[in-house]
Amino acid sequence: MTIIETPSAAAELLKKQDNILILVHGHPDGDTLGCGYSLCRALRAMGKKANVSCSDEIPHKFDYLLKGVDEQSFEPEFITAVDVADTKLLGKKNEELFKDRIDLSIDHHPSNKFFAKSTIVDAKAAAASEVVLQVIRELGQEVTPEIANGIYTGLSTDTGCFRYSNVTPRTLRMAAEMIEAGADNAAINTVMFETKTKSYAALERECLANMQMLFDDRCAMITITQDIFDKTGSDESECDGIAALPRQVEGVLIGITMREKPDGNFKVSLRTHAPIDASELCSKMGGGGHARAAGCQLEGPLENARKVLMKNLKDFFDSENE
Ligand SMILES: [Mn+2]
Repeated sequence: MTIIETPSAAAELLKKQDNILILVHGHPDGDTLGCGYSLCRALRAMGKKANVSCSDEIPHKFDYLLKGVDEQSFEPEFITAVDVADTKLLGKKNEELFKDRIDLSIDHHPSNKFFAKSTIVDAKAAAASEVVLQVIRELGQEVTPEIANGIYTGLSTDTGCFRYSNVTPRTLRMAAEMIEAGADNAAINTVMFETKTKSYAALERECLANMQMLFDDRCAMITITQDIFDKTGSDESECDGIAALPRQVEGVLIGITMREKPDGNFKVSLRTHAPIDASELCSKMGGGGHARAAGCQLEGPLENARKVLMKNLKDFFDSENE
């Protein structure tokens, strides 16, 4: 296991390779897909063969990122993962196929498990796209409008459209540079932050209706069961926006979203306000993530998952009062 300090060193590693497979995380978001497809386009522009692979279906709203990147036929010789903190997050298919074979991890999660032979992690980057953009530049590749769209998508989606505390001057500079390079920022923001599917609107309604206030209103919690998915016609891929809702309530320090997976276990997403460290809280329950946004998995059924979560939150608030 080697730690790579600079984007140029990561680029040097990629320059020597061909037949490159890029893995994105399961239940893919704008950052992992923006990274994956932008890096793939840059590598192909160098005459290399490259593909992007995802264990799960890619939601239709990301169609523009994939346009023109048809799958090439080759045996992967070098495997890189982008925006993936842990092989568990690759999703079932790619975890089984590749978990012990990953050569390079390009990431921004402080919780990165160093599962790859070489790893570059910039925990100050708001999005892995910030790191991938630097790698693409070090590869000597032009940032085409398509690449700019991918990087811009990663920057905007991981920052809630540049509203979260992870935004730095560099994030905004890079976003400006992507617009200069031809990113269609207004159209991307509309698709990512305004347009709702009918099933998402129904899901949001159910979630707000069942939101509970806990721990003297310092926590707000939304619970999404499989019944709610069935009833609204939505699924896990539509949950990203939901996780932001509980923290929006005035006075709430920890926003919690619990969603039931098809196997009956629960995925928990925490969104916190400063100074509460969501990643530290989640790490106590076997998960991880970022300071203000983190997650973990808890074993079902709901009563069991809730019990574990409540105990950890109680311990946390008790320790705050000491
Ligand atoms: Mn990310």
